[in-house]
Amino acid sequence: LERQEELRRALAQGELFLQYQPQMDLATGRIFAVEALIRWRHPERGLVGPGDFIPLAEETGLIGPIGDWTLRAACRQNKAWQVSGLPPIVVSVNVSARQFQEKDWVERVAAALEESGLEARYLELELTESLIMQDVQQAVETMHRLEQLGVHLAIDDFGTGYSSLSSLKRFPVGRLKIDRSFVQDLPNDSDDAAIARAVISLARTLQLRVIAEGVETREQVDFLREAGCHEIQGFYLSRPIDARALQAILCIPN
Ligand code: G
Ligand code: G
Ligand code: MN
Ligand code: NA
Repeated sequence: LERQEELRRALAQGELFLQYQPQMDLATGRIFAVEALIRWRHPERGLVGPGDFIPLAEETGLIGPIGDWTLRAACRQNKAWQVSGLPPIVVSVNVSARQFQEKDWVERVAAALEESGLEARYLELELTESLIMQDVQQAVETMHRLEQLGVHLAIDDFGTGYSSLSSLKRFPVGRLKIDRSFVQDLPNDSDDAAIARAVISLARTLQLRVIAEGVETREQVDFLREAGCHEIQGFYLSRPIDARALQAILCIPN
């Protein structure tokens, strides 16, 4: 209960903030998108990551207001980058199941866009397979409404869940994110190499973009490029960083 109160206070007092991690198109070398990642600047415990408070937020329902805050902050920041003259990029926001299942979720997304002035095509929402599989029918319906708004949808942590290939075909998503667990031991682990190649070829067959997460080394980049992966994200490019630091990266022509 005490931790719940602490988290409520964190939101109210501005202790939550976003970092951004760039995503690069392997064909052009361009940074075309960033993933927004929430952090908590805790007065005593220092920097706290989402793994240590998002589950509590989900249990207590605080994910509603926290998720709204994240969505608005990400849209507002992306709009600010555009207004400052940087080349337009997409900001990608993680969505938790409880957030996605709220009845007025699509309206909340629309409100965040309207309030920030960000065009829908510069927002992407990352849904996990497990979120979708909780109620496929409902999820597909919500995804279609989001698609009509004009936002992009991606499936995060792809490969760790169990969405069937037939259901994947029904999802109006534009991108698959290969989970970092399949990337970390590339190129040497032959199972992971086979899985990564399979996901990439599946994505390409379905005419989806595919991005590898958790890319840390040049060898991984070479493998992924050769396997036909479109995009990469990971420490190889940059850790998640503050908006100011990210702005500096976007300024560098490439
Ligand atoms: O930021 P970090 O690399 O520690 O992310 C850990 C996990 O937290 C990831 O699974 C990521 O999807 C999740 N996460 C990060 N930011 C958010 C957020 O704003 N909302 C939700 N629901 N999950 C997030
Ligand atoms: O679950 P999701 O993919 O949304 O969360 C991304 C998480 O992965 C964040 O916690 C982020 O800090 C972390 N991350 C991002 N890039 C790398 C990387 O190259 N290596 C490792 N080990 N973790 C990464
Ligand atoms: Mn993610
Ligand atoms: Na992931």
